[in-house]
Amino acid sequence: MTQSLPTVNECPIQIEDDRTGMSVDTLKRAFADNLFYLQGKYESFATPDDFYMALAYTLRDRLLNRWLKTFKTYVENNVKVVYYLSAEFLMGRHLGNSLINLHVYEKIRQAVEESGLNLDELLEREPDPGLGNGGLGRLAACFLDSLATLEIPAVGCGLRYEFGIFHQMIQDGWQAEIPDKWLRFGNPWEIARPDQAVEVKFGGHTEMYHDDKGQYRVRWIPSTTAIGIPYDTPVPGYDTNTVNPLRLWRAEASDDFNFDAFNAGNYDGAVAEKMRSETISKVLYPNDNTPQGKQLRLEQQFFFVSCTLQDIIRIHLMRHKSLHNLYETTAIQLNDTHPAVAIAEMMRLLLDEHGFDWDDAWRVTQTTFAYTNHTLMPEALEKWSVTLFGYLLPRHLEIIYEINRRFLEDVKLWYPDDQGMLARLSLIQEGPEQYVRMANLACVGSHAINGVAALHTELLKQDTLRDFYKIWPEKFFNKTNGVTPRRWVLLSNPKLSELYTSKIGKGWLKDLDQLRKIEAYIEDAGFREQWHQIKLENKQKLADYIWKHNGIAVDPNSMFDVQVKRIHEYKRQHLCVLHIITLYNRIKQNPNIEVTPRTFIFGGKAAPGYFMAKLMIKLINAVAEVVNNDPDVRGRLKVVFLANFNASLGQKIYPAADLSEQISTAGKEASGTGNMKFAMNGAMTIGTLDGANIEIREEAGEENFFLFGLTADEVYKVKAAGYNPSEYYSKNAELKAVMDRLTSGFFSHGDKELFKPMTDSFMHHDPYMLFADYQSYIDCQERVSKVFQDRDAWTRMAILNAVRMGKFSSDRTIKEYCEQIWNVKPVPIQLEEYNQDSA
Ligand code: T68
Repeated sequence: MTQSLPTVNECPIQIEDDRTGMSVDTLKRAFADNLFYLQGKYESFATPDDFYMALAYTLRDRLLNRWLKTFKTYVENNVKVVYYLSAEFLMGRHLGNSLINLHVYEKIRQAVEESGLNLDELLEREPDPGLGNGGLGRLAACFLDSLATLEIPAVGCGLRYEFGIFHQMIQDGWQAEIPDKWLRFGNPWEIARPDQAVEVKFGGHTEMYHDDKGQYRVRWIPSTTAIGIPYDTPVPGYDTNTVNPLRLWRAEASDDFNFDAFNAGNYDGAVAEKMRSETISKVLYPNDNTPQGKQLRLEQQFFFVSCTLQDIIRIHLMRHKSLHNLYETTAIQLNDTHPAVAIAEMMRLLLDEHGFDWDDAWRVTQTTFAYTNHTLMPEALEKWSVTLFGYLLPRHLEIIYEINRRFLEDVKLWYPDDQGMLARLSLIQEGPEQYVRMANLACVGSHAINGVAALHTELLKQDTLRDFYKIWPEKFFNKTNGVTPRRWVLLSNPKLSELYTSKIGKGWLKDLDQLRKIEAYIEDAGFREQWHQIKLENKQKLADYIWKHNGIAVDPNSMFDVQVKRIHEYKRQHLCVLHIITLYNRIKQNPNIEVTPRTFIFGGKAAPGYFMAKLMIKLINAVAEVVNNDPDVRGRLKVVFLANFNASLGQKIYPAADLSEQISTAGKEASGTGNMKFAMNGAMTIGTLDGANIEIREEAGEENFFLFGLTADEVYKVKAAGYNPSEYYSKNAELKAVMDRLTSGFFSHGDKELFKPMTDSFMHHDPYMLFADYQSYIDCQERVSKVFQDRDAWTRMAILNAVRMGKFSSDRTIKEYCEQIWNVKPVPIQLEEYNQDSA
């Protein structure tokens, strides 16, 4: 009897087998099997990393039938798919998240324990894939989680960097950077798809020719090509069968690379060329909120964009005869301008490779693309020198010029006498050197433009993008950011989650607004006590971590006052340091003064080329050394800098925080998302009216938020009137004492020069205006200290904060994008009866 081979359509798995079964026994067997057959190890020789890998494969197997079924459902039903294009995805560790989303945490714990191992230790073995810098990359990851959870067909598209964000070490108080070899032991979560490789062209020149209809066409003759290989990672939704892909592209040299050189005996020349291609996906640029005008960075951007668009077109043409209706099957979101060259690449593909005329190509492009802006700071807007752009992408530069020509024709009609308007809207910045303005390209080529918090969107309309808002007000949307409560509450804070679920059931995990039901327990003293104990336990765990990694003993009963985020002057970690020195000075003046004990915890990476940010890290550690060791302080103040802040360290920190520092100069932080994670875990916020802080305060209630500082409007006005920091210095005795201590060399073993670049900035020109907000910040911190002394009052406020953060679930954000920007609907995935969990 002949048996036909099973196909994807008829999934062969019909019984609870070792790759799908969810019983503890099956999980144990699968774990052992993977250790033997995939890691090639006997248990007695296996390392913790081997055990981790075997466990990861056990989970990946269980995602696969959902994943394949999801893909099949999308193709067969010809659904509209969201492609989220981002140069960064900070996914965080996969294993814990998969355990949560597949509802197998407890069973796996049992299976692992019965195998004589400890699950928490294995979870710690997973390298945290750091394929992003900070908020923007992590937002992309939260969005993918919400998309899958909401059963929206979606693909994350980006670069598979061989080296992610550097590993940060602290040496003598300074940051040192170590390469992040996250792929060293292999990556069990990804599947390479070399069969779907595509070619990407670079350089060369263009030429005109007549097509068979006698029309003028352009041909691009590139000077080099690279190959893009897709690697897919499953992104499971919570409590659904949906598993969407994250598709990251790796660059390889093309097969026919330089055979001439090779054959002519120039072997090393040929290999050098190969290395050049493979460099494209080698390393993530470690800059946050600053563009890097390097050729390789533009190559990276174009590389993943071109791979992605070729892929999108291939998939569309599987089901459709032409690309004219692309917007019906495809929504493309640009996560900042990093992928904005996609507008030009889409035009090129349609015009040069699919024979479109200009107007049709432009209509298809504009209806398909949408653009998210993440920054207001003009210096952070990306621009590329026209020379570099034309050298690398000659055809795209021609297309951009043509888009610009047509666009400016329209602008001239609308604003005939406004030369300034024309100059500001132009895709090309004129001057001694010309630049391509990527934000302008993104605005012109998209049907929707959005900011990431209400204030941010308002300021975009009034300032950064005001001319675009003038001509196309209907294109502008606000989409206040959110974060996923699965990773940031359930996974990070299991005890708090259990408490919630015991009171209101688990509905809150997919509808975070339901947490407001917890408010009914606010008068229940027993509940508040349970809450407090959970916070204390979380703090104890972090204290253990601090002891282990920094050798500093901290008291879990002290206030954990935390600032973790990228180190940047606009985020003002140094303002927090001025507060620490203020408290220290008070103690030095009167050692018996009453102070609320605080543990100041900092974490965050500085861009390696950002001198002032690196100096801020040194300053924090220098102040820590003095404060932590001064007997007069009597342990009432402790300062800790935790090295290598990343998503997995965040999971330990947010649940342990009492106070969340969100103290950017108003108008500078587009949204912030750490602020949401802290609040959801029951930390109080001290913050300026900046980014999403404003909305957090609205939700929590103003009585439950510690507000200080100038508003964005006031910042603008003070600047316009001429900000004079030395006035604040001479009029404020406490500030003066703080500055005098800093400049005296007291924290730098007598070296008066060390912190001079920073103190000079404070005193003379500081664009971030620390002195203007200093007194208001110090006063506000006094209020914080007072309330913290009343444990019960603090707990009430913290509870209200946590349970009123429903708005900041990324599920809410994604629903808004789906309805207002992407026009996509959920597509539930049905598993065959026999593939349902047998659990
Ligand atoms: C952040 N931006 C915003 N940029 O600063 C933050 N930039 O307010 C916001 O909450 C977050 O985006 C999400 O919207 C970034 O994180 C970058 O990381 C970045 C990376 C490369 C180049 C420029």
